[in-house]
Amino acid sequence: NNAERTYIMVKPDGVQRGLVGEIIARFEKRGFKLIALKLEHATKEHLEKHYADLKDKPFFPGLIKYMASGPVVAMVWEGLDAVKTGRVMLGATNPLASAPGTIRGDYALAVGRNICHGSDSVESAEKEIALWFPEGVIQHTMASAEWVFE
Ligand code: YYY
Ligand code: MG
Repeated sequence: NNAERTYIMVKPDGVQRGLVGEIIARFEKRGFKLIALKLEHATKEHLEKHYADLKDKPFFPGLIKYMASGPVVAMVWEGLDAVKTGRVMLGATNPLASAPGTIRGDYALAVGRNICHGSDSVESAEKEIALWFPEGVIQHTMASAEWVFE
């Protein structure tokens, strides 16, 4: 599905470490289309909604504190198999297990400072996009589209 969408977010450590451009560049160069982007210092309440599925995990309070510690870059990228390919580009949740060449495998060491988020299914992508972009996304056509998709 060429129009599949995924929610990708540079976490506060990725922003503070100056990795926003690196992460955007990888999705852009791969051929995905950017359809929403903003810098946001999220509230704990908002982040608790984003990570609602993890609320019973022992690391949840630390995760929310970390995610609320500074602004994040919220993005929606669209393209062929965007959710699964986005996860492959991010690497494993624990950067120690992430292959070099992935974002976490190139720029991170610790699971609690893994610099980026990516939706894990089309269903979670839809929920996350609605949560972070209630105003909606920008529908537009890239001049390159026919050079990226058959
Ligand atoms: O989707 P992904 O980010 O790869 O992992 P999740 O299992 O959804 O966990 C979300 C987030 O929680 C993870 O990116 C880091 C943090 N976390 C943690 O701090 N310690 C763990 N043992 C597992 C996850
Ligand atoms: Mg997840």
